[in-house]
Amino acid sequence: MNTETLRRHWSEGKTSYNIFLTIPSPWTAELITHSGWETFTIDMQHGLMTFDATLAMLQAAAPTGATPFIRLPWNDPAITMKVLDAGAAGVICPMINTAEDVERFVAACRYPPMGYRSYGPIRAKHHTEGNYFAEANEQVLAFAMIETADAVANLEKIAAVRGLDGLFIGPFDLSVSLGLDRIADFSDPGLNEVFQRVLERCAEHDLLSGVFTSKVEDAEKVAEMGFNLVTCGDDSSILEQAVKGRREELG
Ligand code: 3PY
Ligand code: MG
Repeated sequence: MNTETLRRHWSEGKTSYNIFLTIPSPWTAELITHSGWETFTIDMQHGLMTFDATLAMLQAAAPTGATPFIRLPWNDPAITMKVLDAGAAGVICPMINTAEDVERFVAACRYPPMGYRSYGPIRAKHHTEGNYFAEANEQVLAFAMIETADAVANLEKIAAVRGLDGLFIGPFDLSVSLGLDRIADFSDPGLNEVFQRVLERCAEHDLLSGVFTSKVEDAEKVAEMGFNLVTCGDDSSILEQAVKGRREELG
């Protein structure tokens, strides 16, 4: 669960690439984390995960040392605490709209007095070098997703909540919510304005910055802009493209 290496990497101004896992399979988790991805995110929101699949995937990926993030299905303290107990090093919470949403999310990630996380790190304590309880409040990475017009309007207050580690942009929902002509078009000025505003708030409040992308060129663009955690696609889409391409090659 140790996120120190990752934090050191980011403090040196480097980007960490990430991939979303949507297929509920320990084998794909094992295969992907053996393929050089230093961080991965099990997607419990749009991915096809049950909690059982999530646990098995964390177990399958553990020997590689890749840092496990989980995208929560919703801002629900029960599942937030459960995935942290299961060994998630970081959690990404979708559809954060207000500072109150962030407070609810962050407090579920932190033990008292910082928050109200319940004690019981059943698996997590076996996956940390030191004392899990003593280190968890510092180590667990809590990212709030910025993916609605409301979140953009409330960005200042959202970024100012104590205990939050980072902001993570969801360009698909954001494009829908802002009513942009094209979805997740990284050349859209409206989207780029949000990217800049998020980077500015992150610099101001000492927060980490992240973005979901689905294309290599978009991932490279946001890495160049200075985002810390850059997701580049998910296993289902990559598999789909590869198998379609292979079939087409055969004519
Ligand atoms: C979005 O872009 O809306 C996302 O949630 C990425 O997974
Ligand atoms: Mg989204």
